[in-house]
Formats: sequence, C-alpha cells, structure tokens
Amino acid sequence: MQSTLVLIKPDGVKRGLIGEIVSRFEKKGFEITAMKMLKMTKKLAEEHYAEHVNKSFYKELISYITSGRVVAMVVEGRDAIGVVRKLVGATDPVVAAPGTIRGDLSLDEPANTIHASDSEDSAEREIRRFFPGYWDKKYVSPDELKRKIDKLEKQNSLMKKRVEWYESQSQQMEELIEQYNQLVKKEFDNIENVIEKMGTREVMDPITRVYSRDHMLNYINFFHSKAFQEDIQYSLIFVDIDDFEKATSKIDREQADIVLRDIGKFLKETVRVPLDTVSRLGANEFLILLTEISKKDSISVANRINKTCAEKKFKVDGKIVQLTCTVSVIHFPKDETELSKLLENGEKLLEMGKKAGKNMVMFIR
Ligand code: FUP
Repeated sequence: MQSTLVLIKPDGVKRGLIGEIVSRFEKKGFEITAMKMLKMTKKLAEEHYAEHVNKSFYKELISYITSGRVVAMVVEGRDAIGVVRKLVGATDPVVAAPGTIRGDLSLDEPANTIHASDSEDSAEREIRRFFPGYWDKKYVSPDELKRKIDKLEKQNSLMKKRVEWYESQSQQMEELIEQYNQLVKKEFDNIENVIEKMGTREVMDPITRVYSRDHMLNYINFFHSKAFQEDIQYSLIFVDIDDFEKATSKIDREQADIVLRDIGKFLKETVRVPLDTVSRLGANEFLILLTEISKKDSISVANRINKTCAEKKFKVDGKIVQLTCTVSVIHFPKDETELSKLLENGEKLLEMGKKAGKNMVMFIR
C-alpha cells in the first residue's frame, strides 16, 4: 500500500474537472483518503517547485500555480505512486498518451491540469506539506512499516551494542573502583601505622622502652596538681649513669643502646610499676616518679637503685659492662611544694653529687 499526493491545478479546477479526475482514480481502485481545496501562497508554491528554481519556466510556473484554487488530495492504493503517475501521463500534454489524464484533458504547459508525486520521498514530503499531521496519524504503508521496523531494529541493535558497551565499561569501572578502594585502604593502614608509631615514639622512649621526657613532664605536671589538691606525697628520683661513654667505650653504639634498655628494665624492676613511673630524661639520665611514698621510703628506694646498679653486671653479646650511678631524691611536700622548684632542686642535688665524686645518693637532710 502506498500514498501519493495529487494536485488538481488551477486550470483543472476552473474547467470543472475535479469530479472527472477523482473519478478516474476511484475507478482504478484507489481511495481518496484526504482532500482539500486551497489557493497556494507564493511561499507554498516556491517550496513545492523548489527543484525548478533555476529553470526558464519557473516564474511562469509559480504565477500559474498561485493563480487560482487547487484541490490537494492523498490517493492511496497498491503502488499508488507509480500507477497514479501512469494515469496522469507525461509532463507535456502534447506528448502524454491518450487515455492518460493529461493526454485526455490538457494541452498546455504549465497548465497541464494535474500534479502527482514522483517518488516515495517526494510523496511523503508533499503529503506532509499539504496535510500536516496526516502522515504520522493516518498513514503507515506496509513498505513504510517495514522501513520503520528495519530502522527500529537497527536502532535497537545499536542500543543493545551501546548497552553492552556501557555494561562492560561499568564492570571495568567497578573493578577500577575496587582497586582504588583497596589502594586507599592500604594507604590508610600505612598512615595509621605511621601515626601509631609516632604516638608511641612520643610517649615511649624507643631505646630504653621507658616513658619519654615529654610524656613524663606532662604527667608530673598533672600528677603534681592532683597531689597538691588531694594531699598526696610523692618523690622524684633523678638517676644519672656515671661516665656512661667511658664505661661503654669498648662496645659499639647499638650494644650501648642495649645496655641503656637494660638500665630502663632494671629501674622498672626496682620500683613499684605501675604505681611508679620511670622515664628517660636525657642521654644517660632517668627520672622516676614515686607516688604515695614517704621521704624516708623514697631515700631507701634511691639507695637500692644506687647499690644494685653498682653490683649489677650489664651483659651485651658476652661482654660485661660495669656501671655506677648518681641518684638524687626530692620529696613533695617535705622538700618543696612548687613543681618547678622540685625539678630544679632535684637537678641541683644531682649536679652536686656528680661534683662530689659520683656513685652516691643525694637528698635534703
Ligand atoms: P511533473 O512531475 O510531471 O509535474 O513535471 P515536472 O516536475 O518536471 O514539472 C513541473 C511542472 O512544471 C509541470 F507540471 C509543468 C511545468 N513545466 C513547464 O511549464 N515547462 C517545462 O518545460 C517543464 C515543466
């Protein structure tokens, strides 16, 4: 089934041939599915005959086709485009075969009575031009339907390919995101490790494995206020290893570090961990906080540290290191009540002990 556009031109309308022409198509078996009468505007005429714009007869053609009313119709039936063209006959009525519309009913150009679309494309274009909306609403020929189905199938297979492509892309994306997440997680773990290590380093001295100087001073600061408010007595014990460099001159640096670690261990064993806190104050100097202790008892602890240190043999890789230490004791609140003074006096006593010959315990009598 096809549809084609037919125009009964101004001369056909004027000469009263509408019925004759419509009748010829109907007799042949075609159906007239749309029809209207109109006077073509110049614009419509120029659109319709655009292909002839440069022809010698163009001007005459436009003025003729706009000179009076035309009848536009859609003629529908089997092979309508080709068959209607045959019924219409050759363009020039002189040449048109007898029996054709032009052959029978006209003699001149451009007044050759009738127009009919000459191809599927022009039929669609011309029907759309004269009957806007008709094509989409009413007409879907089997050929057209087939073309539309083919087009849809092509679009469909194209879409399928696109969907497949997107799916493969999204799978790849998911894999990439997964890889990325793992990388981020690894990075986070690393950072956490680093933070953990930094934290440990801050709080603990890595060599001696006792508390670091910073941590100890913070802690004493906190503890001192508490002791002040709650009437708790405590002591600070400063321990300086005598001539550590000299004593460890026969072993290497790493071995000396092991000795320092053993000193830390020995100090922790000598006090009441976790009641008491041991820290490394400087290279060979340690500071111990003894909590809830009398001055007398803390002097005993200091003596024990001094004595045990001198007796103890620190062993590293089969070598024995013999050490002594100078120790000072300062008690809160018996010796001092101000924290800065406690620290200052503890250090001063230690200095005095070192100057007085080392390996001794210093305290305020
Ligand atoms: P057709 O498709 O048969 O209408 O013919 P064309 O599209 O070639 O021509 C369109 C109209 O232009 C014709 F109907 C009559 C007019 N014409 C002339 O006036 N002189 C010519 O030499 C050719 C066409």
